[in-house]
Amino acid sequence: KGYTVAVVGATGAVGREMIKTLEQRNFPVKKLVLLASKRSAGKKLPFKGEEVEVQELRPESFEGVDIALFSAGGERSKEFAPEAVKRGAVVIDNSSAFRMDPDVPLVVPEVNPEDVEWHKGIIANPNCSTIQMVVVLKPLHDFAKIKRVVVSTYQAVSGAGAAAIEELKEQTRAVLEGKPVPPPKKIPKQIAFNCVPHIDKFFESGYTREELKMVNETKKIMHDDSIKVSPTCVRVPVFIGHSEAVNLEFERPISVEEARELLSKAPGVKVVDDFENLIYPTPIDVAGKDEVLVGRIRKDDTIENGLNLWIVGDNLRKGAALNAVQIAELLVEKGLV
Ligand code: A2P
Ligand code: 11C
Repeated sequence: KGYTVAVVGATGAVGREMIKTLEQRNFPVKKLVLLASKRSAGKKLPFKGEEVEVQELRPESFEGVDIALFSAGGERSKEFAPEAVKRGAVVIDNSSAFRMDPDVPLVVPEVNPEDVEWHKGIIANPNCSTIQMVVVLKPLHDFAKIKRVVVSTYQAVSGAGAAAIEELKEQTRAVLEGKPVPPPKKIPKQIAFNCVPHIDKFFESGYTREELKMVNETKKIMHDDSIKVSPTCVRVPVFIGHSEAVNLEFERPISVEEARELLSKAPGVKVVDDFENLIYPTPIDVAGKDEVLVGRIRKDDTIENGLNLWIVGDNLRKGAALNAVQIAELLVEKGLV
């Protein structure tokens, strides 16, 4: 009993976390199919005490697959997700390939679980910085209606994949050893001992694609085109855990106490907020955790109904693998697979 589950991009930073999450949450896996590039074919990865061999991704890989979790980049998703659907699989896609497609639901289970019901084969998993922000925004929005969000992110290198993690290690080692720093590859400028306000490509407007993802995905997930989002996305020398400084402007009044109360009841969120005892979340606290942590909740007196907060989430887990597995769990729960 159970499902045949494929992980596409199994050897990547998110793919490995997907395998771990399926195991930890005891998802009903009958058979696990691990797919990656030709380079990784034959490699073995652990799952529930066994070694599963990685296979080269091909259209035929999806024969007999019930659920396919994709995290191998947008190009692979565009090419292979339709192949998987053709063979009867439901695809949960972590890339940006289909997120804004009106025929594809974009789902965060704590926010818009009902959207899985109208899927036509593909369900998109939002960008990591969007996911951790909307789980916190949703209960506040329902209470006092958010008009505008100003957000600055502090994003970990693992968001850019396994090679970017190595890049931070190598550059840091070189700096500490007084050697020449290897040239940037995955991150556009030196990331060791630096901050880089450039994630994904630039558009003519001067905004980056990562920033526009936060603008557009937030509206789609929250079902509200009126929410204005003004983002600045920055890469910082952290391995795991994206942080976000968020300024919120509401239509109606909301106090710090009300916000804290709402967030302490919100699914997937944990309030870590006690400045008098120097308690607030940091990326190191969140790495490996499922919950999105929120702290530094305070009034913004420069606007009429304003709050400031600090949101920290594990970008590989809630930001990617966990959210995807939660979508799979929803499909099972609702009998949609
Ligand atoms: P591989 O390890 O064989 O290159 P990350 O986001 O950490 O960089 O991981 C990307 C994932 O996508 C890896 O599992 C990688 O496999 C996979 N991938 C990259 N290019 C291809 C491709 N052309 N076909 C299949 N999988 C790919
Ligand atoms: C980053 N947020 O931290 C990106 C990674 O659209 O799924 C995820 C990119 C995406 O670099």
